[in-house]
Amino acid sequence: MKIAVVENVLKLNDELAQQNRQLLKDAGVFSIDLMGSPGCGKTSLIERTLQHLRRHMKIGILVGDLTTQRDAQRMAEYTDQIVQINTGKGCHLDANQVRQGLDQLDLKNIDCLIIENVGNLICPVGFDLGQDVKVGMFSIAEGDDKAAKHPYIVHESSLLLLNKMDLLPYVNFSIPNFLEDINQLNSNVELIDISVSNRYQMHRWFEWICKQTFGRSEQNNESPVMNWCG
Ligand SMILES: Nc1nc2c(ncn2[C@@H]2O[C@H](COP(=O)(O)OP(=O)(O)OP(=O)(O)O)[C@@H](O)[C@H]2O)c(=O)[nH]1
Ligand SMILES: [Mg+2]
Ligand SMILES: [Zn+2]
Repeated sequence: MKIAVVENVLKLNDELAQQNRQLLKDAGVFSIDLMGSPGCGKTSLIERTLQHLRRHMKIGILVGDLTTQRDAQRMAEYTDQIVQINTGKGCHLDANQVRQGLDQLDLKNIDCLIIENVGNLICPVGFDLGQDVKVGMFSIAEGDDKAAKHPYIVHESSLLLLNKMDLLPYVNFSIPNFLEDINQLNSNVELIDISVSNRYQMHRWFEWICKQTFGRSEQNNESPVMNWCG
């Protein structure tokens, strides 16, 4: 008896992701898939980013959540290029949902698209959405073992953020242990420790976004982009 084997359950997703990637490339949009556990500060980071960069850069937002529109309502204060994707019982965004979201946006009027994935450190990593880069977000409140326990997000991310640095004095979190785990898993990944609440090191995140979106060199002090990002 011949047994059917599904060799690549993600094949359809990957094909749709490629279409999304082409669509975004054709429109000149740089795109970020922002992944992190529930409550690590994804929406807060995007709110602050919109506040700081919206006068200089056209930012579009797709935000995934199970049932509510709360995150989209928070961010809609700063942009009308925003779509809430409700995943129901789904614990991650997929390329088809993102495609439907992209259809609602005016891509020609977007420089940078930020996709806030469903709060989850596990399966968002496995689903290509057609993004240019994946960014993984951790926070001090979650404990210093989360990178080691969720290695795939560390492997797949181009940038890692460690948020809520303002809580460090109050929480038993070892920065050296966290860094050692990251270094063992992906010694090339860039890490920025931040606090969205008190704005600690937020300029480094703004610089990173600007550099990725417009391809400017950090050394280029003449660049108007870097001047207002810094
Ligand atoms: N102390 C502290 N709290 C923060 C910081 N950033 C965000 N928060 C708080 O953390 C809580 C969760 O923040 P959100 O931005 O909603 O987190 P999220 O990752 O979007 O959460 P989900 O969408 O539910 O996965 C809120 O109460 C924020 O005010 C920070 O830098 N420091
Ligand atoms: Mg959120
Ligand atoms: Zn999932």
